[in-house]
Amino acid sequence: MGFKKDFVWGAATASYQIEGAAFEGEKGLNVWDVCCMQPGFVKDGDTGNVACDHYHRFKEDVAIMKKMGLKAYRFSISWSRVLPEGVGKVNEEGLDFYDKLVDELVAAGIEPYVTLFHWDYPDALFRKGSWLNPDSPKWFAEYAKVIVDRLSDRVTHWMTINEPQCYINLGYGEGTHAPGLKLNRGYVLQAAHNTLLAHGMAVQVIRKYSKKPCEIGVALVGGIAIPETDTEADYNAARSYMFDIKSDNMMWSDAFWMDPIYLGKYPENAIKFNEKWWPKMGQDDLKIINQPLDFFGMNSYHDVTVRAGKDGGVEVVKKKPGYARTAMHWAVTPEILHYGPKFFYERYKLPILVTENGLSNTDTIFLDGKVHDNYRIDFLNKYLLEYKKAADEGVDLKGYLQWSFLDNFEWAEGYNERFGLVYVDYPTGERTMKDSAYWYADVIKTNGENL
Ligand code: GCO
Repeated sequence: MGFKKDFVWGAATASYQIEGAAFEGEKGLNVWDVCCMQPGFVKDGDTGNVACDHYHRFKEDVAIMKKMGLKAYRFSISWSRVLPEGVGKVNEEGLDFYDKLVDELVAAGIEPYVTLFHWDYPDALFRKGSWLNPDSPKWFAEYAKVIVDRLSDRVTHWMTINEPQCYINLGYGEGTHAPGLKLNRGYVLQAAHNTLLAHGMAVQVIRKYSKKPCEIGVALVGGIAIPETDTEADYNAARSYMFDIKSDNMMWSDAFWMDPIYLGKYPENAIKFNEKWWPKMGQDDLKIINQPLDFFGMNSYHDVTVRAGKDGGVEVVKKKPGYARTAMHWAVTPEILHYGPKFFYERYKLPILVTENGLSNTDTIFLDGKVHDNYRIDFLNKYLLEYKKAADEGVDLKGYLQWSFLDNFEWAEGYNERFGLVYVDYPTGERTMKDSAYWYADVIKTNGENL
């Protein structure tokens, strides 16, 4: 059976990671701009100030995408570039940049997949309490309207927010990502709820004001458990690992973030284990959060294998000594693209779109001037073969957006990690298509038949 005819092949990036031009074009500051000024926040003192200079090189980048035959390009919009204060006055210069980028993509026959928010929160709103302010969902909805009014005559695929698990947990709880706070559980839960509400309100805005029929989703971390064997017991263990909340250690659990969005309720145990922290909620909040969506956006890279435990519990299977790892030391676990889609489709019943998947690799320019990244080719090949299995088993797969189109600023890891299909020489900005970019072009051309 394989991938369906209209399967969407693409690649993804995010504004702060590639754009640069951090202090240009009347852009307002965001929390990553500010945290990068703090010595020690990012490895080697790297910043996104210049990044891949995509702001100035977007035409060259779209030309490379065209050469690769990408059908879709997922990118995010810098909220503070468009609304320097987060709300209120629109910065036309900032909006124009996205206008031109969308035009360029459409002219190249590449479908724009727009993420409204990928972590670069406006600093002006952070100073007003950010996701802890009860008005924060309305601020996001106002921003969404500005974007939809301007781009929805050409953009018909939207994602509201990217990985709230990371920007809330790492940014507000653990302090390792911007804005770098270490708040207690009660505040983290409040910020989480407000960001989910912001998602719901943004979906309402897109549906109401879009100039064309459109598809909307959200890109969450898809935490996945691979069953060790094909027995029903191990399958149940995997489901349980993914969706049952058994303690207050639940801030990364799928069900806490996904159930309100897709099922309209918080898991009972999430509330039970956090009773003393549970945030105040409006009566209609869950109804707003639970907007109908068109696809299930899944960002997945690596995960665990589980088996049924003796006492009806779930056991995480220890990885074998010497197991395969990426440059970032993430385990290579291709089976997540088989089981993740299966379990998410079964529970939430939406077509699956892998919104991110890829790896960091120690790429370099070889003596022949090329980037021979065989490891990436093998990695993606293995993952995509597993993804194909999900299609063969009847899971509705919408597409695959590789992370990432370009090497870029990997948050707290700075430029130490290279995730791109295209190599970036940061001092000069020069781009080189890696071997994997040519290989991916063939995958796209054959709709995955060459895997
Ligand atoms: C993420 C991200 C990307 C990362 C990628 C690799 O959502 O974590 O969306 O910004 O760069 O996942 O770590």
